[in-house]
Amino acid sequence: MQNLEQILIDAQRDFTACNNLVDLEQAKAKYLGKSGALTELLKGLGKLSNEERPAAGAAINVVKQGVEQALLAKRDAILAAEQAQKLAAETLDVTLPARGKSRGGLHPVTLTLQRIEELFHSIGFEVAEGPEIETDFYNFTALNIPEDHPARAMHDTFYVDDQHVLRTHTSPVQVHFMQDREPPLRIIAPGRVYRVDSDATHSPMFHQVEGLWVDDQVSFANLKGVVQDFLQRFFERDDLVVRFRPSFFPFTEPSAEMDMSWNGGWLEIGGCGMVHPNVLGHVGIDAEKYRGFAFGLGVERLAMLRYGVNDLRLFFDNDLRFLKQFS
Ligand code: 2NL
Repeated sequence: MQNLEQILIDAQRDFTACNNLVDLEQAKAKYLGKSGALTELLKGLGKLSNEERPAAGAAINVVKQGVEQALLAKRDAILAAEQAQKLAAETLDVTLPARGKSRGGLHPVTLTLQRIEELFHSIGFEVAEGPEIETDFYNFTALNIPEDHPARAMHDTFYVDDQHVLRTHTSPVQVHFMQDREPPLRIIAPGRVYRVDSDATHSPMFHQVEGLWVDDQVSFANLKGVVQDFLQRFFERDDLVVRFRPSFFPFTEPSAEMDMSWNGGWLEIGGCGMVHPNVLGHVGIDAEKYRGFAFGLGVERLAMLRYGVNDLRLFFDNDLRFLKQFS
């Protein structure tokens, strides 16, 4: 009996000293293997008398169970420790940024629109926006474009249905604004516009920015000052000047094309004029009391000149080799 208790104590101590399954198997063999201490004792039972054998066998089995229990407990502990170690080694921080991801950037037309908005905002213009699908009234009638005007013909305008068009300019935004608010009004209306036109220098969708100032004393001289100041700041050229050539738009009278000085010559940059009294009438502004000037500029044109882009279509191809140069 003395011997049995010592075997259990030795086994527990040996198992405790193990810290991997290989060592544990070796320690197990010492007690439960073919010639292990307990196996030898069980073999020896045959030499005992019939009277002694049951008690001795029972005592050995109790210790054997104790050894097996200690073995299992240690095996579980080793497996749990190995699992914990494996999990710790495989820890993954899912909040880390992915490798090889480059930063995106804004489209050059967006950058140009932001710059335009910033510059006009700095001289007191609000930025107005509106829907890209408009009724015939807002896109044409309110702007003094008669029923039979060529601008209404199918070859210029995308028709959604009898009553609705894709806006061909951002003027309808300004029509809404004049209906909704009282003068003095000072706004720009930047955004997408659509025309049935597609070649090297025309895209069926492009961007325009229109400006409008309605007040009781506003003049063509103010128009020239606003546009020239804007272009000087946009292109960072203090010596840039604007000239006007007489022209015609149904919604302005008088009307003019605007050119700006560029590399010793002139470049056409947009159109403008004093808001036609019929337009003011359509939106309920008293044309005897108020007047206004308006102008329209092409955003892609401004972007091409500012960034030295020589082909309009580059803005719409979405070729990353082009776009990455702006990020
Ligand atoms: C161009 C010409 C222009 C306007 C746009 C306008 C708007 C209202 C009333 C009167 Cl609500 N006029 N806009 C006026 C003259 C010219 O644009 O060449 N754009 C790129």
